[in-house]
Amino acid sequence: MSTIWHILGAGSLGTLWATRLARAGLPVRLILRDEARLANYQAAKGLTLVEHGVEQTYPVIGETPHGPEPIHRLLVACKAYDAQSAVAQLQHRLMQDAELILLQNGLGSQDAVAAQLPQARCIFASSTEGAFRQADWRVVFAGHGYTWLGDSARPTPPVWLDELQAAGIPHEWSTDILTRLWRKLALNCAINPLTVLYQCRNGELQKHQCEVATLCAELGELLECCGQPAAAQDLQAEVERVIHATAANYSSMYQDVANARRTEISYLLGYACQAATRHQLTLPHLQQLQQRLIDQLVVRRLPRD
Ligand code: NAD
Ligand code: KPL
Repeated sequence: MSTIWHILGAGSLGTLWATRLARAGLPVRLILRDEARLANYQAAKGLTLVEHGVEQTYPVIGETPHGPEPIHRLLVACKAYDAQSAVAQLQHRLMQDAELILLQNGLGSQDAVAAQLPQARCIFASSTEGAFRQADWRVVFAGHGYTWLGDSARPTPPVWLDELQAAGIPHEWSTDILTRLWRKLALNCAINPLTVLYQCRNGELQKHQCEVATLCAELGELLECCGQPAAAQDLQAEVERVIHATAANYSSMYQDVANARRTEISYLLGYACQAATRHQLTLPHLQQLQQRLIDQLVVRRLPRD
């Protein structure tokens, strides 16, 4: 009998993973916040995934954090700001040798979870897949991509990568996951806040090339200083490539702000600025960008962190 995949967070990525694993016949349990959410989920009779316009509902079993079974494998699919408290609720069920897969964007939340569970194996992930929630329990698979997984403390890949293969989840085991996460963080810092400030699609940043270049130079300096020279390589060229390739899209931070949702600023630009302070590095444009973004969030009555 294979190990159960416990999925914490029935949002966009949690649903995308849960439905594909279930479709492959693997045992999956969805952990919902409380009895009320569980009742609501059970009334919906499962999770619906819409892919290429075709929808399919999967009757994945749901439970609350107080479920009876011990947890050996946990996919943490909450936002970065919820990850630590959501995992804490499950601490009593996590086995000593539990494995956690942390899907959060940015940096900071992964280390916080790992510090909370020193015995567990925490595998960090960086994903370019895209999904959004159309309604409760209904998710649209919007962008095919890849998920890199890695564990900087233990380079041996886990045995369950075969199950991801069987489930059709494109992935690769990465021996430099921190470099990938830093690189993605830098891309997100150079693009996402500006799309909020200029209220624009990614492509419109082509009109702000100088500002983007200045930010990339500072981000490159930061990456070098944080021991991530590989993540700094040709950063500006890649940022420009991403702006061009995703020209018609609104960044994830733009979408959060437009939908009056809390952003993950503390794990992106906030994390970068904190790292700069720790290294006594003065990055005026990045720091100014953080202040401008916070001012904008305050104006919109959104959390500043
Ligand atoms: P989401 O908001 O759609 O889903 C998060 C879910 O976690 C929500 O359903 C929320 O109710 C649930 N949750 C929070 N606290 C909980 C708790 N204590 N117990 C149970 N459930 C709880 O978020 P998402 O878009 O799936 O993003 C998750 C992470 O993945 C983020 O860090 C995001 O940046 C990253 N990411 C998302 C995408 C994407 O396309 N959606 C792509 C790449 C990376
Ligand atoms: O990851 C992104 C996001 O919107 O969060 C891209 C499209 C790369 C822009 O930073």
